[in-house]
Amino acid sequence: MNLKSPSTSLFLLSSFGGPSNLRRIAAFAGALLIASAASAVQVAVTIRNAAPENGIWAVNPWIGVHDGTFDTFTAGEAVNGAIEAASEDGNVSMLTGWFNTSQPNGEGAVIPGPVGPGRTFTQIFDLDAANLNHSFLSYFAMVIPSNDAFWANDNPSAYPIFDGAGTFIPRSFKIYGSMIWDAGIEVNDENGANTAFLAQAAPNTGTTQNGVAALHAGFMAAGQGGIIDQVLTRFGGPLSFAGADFKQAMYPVAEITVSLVSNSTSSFPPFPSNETRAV
Ligand SMILES: [Ca+2]
Ligand SMILES: [Ca+2]
Repeated sequence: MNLKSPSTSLFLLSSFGGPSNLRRIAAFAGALLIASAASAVQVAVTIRNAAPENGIWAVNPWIGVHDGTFDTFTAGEAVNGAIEAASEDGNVSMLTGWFNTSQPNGEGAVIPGPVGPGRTFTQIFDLDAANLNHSFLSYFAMVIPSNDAFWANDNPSAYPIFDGAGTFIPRSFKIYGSMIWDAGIEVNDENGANTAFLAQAAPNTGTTQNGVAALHAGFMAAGQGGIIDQVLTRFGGPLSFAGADFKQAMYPVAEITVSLVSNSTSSFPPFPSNETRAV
């Protein structure tokens, strides 16, 4: 039964009969309200850049809560224009627009800006277990610096938010460097002029790859003039990426924690760069 449907509620109320049953109607309406309130929860999604010092950054991480059908990309297939912009330039405006169109009753959020190693951000969502549009969590973030690397879930139904009984499922999981994807849209030349976050002067700059989404082969080794050798002098630098070799075994990239707000707010120590936002 969809408790949020006014037509369903009206039908049930009218089935109780005339004015003599007003007390029963009131009691039933109260029960409906309690049921609705019981299924609503505030959920905190925390993203921590778990990379080591001088490691990889993320930019504009996107989080979406949806009905299980919003599939950002699929390994072995070409990405769409929204994922091209998001993975090549960290531009998530098309991704956000796509999500809003296909999941009008879902919830989406972007943590704006570059997220450096060690930084943590929390996004608060008001969700309802009775709302099928609040069933699954997805995430997407471009790796910077890179040509078109990102981390995201290929399977849109990999992270259910509630179990079959409507009970919230707390979870915390790590993303490792072995799980970073190459969008297949731009050759990984690691040339600063083609690489977002380095010297790339304009979006959509680089050599077209015409490939498909696939696990990333990793950055050029140190000493080959690639990203690991670069030092960024902008954005309050110098910033080194000497620790950006994410193909090292168990290289930590990010940790995503999904928790009830009442259980989470006190578990994250205050930190000047932390941000908590609400949808
Ligand atoms: Ca997919
Ligand atoms: Ca590429």
